[in-house]
Amino acid sequence: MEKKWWHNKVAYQIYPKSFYDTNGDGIGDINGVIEKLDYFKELGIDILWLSPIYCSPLADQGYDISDYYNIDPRFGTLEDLDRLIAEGKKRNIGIVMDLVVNHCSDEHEWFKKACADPDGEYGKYFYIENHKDGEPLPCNWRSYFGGSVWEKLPGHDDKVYLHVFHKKQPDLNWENPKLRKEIYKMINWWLDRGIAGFRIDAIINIKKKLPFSDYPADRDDGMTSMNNMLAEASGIGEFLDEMATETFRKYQAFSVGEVFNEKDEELPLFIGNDGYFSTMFDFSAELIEEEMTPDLYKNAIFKAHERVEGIGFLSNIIENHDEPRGVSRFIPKDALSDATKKMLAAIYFLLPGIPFIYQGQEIGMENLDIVKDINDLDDCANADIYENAIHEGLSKEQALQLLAEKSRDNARTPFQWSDGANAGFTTGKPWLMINPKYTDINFASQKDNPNSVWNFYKNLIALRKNPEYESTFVYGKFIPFLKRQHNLIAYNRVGDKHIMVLANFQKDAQTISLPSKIKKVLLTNVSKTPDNFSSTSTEIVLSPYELLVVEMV
Ligand code: TEU
Ligand code: CA
Repeated sequence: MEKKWWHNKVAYQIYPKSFYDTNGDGIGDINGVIEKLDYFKELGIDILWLSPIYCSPLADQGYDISDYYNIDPRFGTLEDLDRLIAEGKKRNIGIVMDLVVNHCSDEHEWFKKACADPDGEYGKYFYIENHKDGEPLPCNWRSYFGGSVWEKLPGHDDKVYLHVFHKKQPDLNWENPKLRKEIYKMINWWLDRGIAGFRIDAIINIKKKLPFSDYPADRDDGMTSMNNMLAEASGIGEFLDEMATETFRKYQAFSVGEVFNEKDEELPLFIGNDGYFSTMFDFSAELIEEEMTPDLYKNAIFKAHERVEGIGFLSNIIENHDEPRGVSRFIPKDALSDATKKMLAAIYFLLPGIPFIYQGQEIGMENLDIVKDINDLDDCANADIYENAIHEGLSKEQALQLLAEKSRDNARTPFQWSDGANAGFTTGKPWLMINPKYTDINFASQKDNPNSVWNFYKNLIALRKNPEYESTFVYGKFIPFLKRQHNLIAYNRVGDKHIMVLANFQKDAQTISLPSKIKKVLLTNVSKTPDNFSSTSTEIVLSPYELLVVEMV
């Protein structure tokens, strides 16, 4: 594999609205990120991905952009961003922006012009179809946030436009070369400003199977999920290759794709040498629908990494702004503790690929326990989750409980800096509720405690970057160990060194035989140095929920 500058980096996702507010309006801002740059430096972060901060009506929290060339005043100004880029550079921290180009906002001037003249130049930037009341819609696709993907074009009773997400997010027509050129120009404008690259939003949706047609309904409302269409749409590679050539490749920029459902044979094109993207997220564990178990989790992440071995790098996560908190999802409720949070951290972090930390993960932030009222939450996807639950026969209380487990707001509640007012996030009124657990889970209480989750993350990053082990963590082979052993998540990383990650994901001890003797314990989640193995034996006993990262003889 050809070496690239991002291969050994550690990345962090900021959800700016909830990170740190410096002017008391209850909304996190760019200045808040600048103020915390030394926080990232201390933790060991190299790349900061900021969820969208462009001008936006915030119907989908900035994933609905009304001006790609400016910053929303609620987050700051372009000058603030330039300062962030410059201050980041001083600390060797690269800034990655979110690239949202499957759709824009209905308040973007392109869409306004399209409404004014659907047959004109800007009408061709979108998917606009003729439709008369009472007639069937162009197709039965269901939007990701619920309801049809078709909405009446403002000012035109006989026309509809396509939105696969919110109706305030009209899809951009990538078949139109003029639109594609506009997008590449915008991307390069940002790269010229000095950002390190982009996280590329919902990109798999840019290629539609045309002409629009129905797919078998997978719901009783007659609609079909977007996946049914996407499985049939081929040819996205031409767009992605063109975009990479016109933009990222020219700059050696970092690009991480939000990609789902790619086919095996496409992997080298997506993330191989000079692929469309530098890397793409591994969502295999997030996509598990059954009740979570350690074995299911293990099988998903192992399979994902075996699949790309020798081809390219995945980006590893346990959560993001679209998912519940990873510790609440992947750790059984009765086992949730600092020890298991650390264990989960080490398991995903030392896999091949680029580790991403989502804000608050490094202090062990958890989901909300209860949602009393849907109005306490904010996300535009909540109504759909709630209504589907009621539709399937759940009670109101159960539907709210489901939101406490599934809502994207779990990840979006403000960062818990301290146990002070508003968790130290703002001096004003926070835009979204603070998770009541902030009195127990907050940065201030963890900073100076060597056994805290935060310090574990810091040590974990330091271990990955330790010059003695770095090449093994970055380029070493990934070899699962005792894959079929129940509740054991264990693997080898084999490069210059032989490292093993061993996690006993259960409440009973388990004994395992190692392929060789342990030379050195590099990291553990038990506060004492483990004495339950001897250097003369290859057999070790892992205590309940024990994690060991070891160098082998
Ligand atoms: O998400 C795209 C996506 O495919 C989903 O995970 C989506 O969030 C989910 O199905 C909706 O419940 C990206 C962004 O990460 C997300 O925040 C945006 O809402 C979405 O694109 C639209 O821009
Ligand atoms: Ca603010």
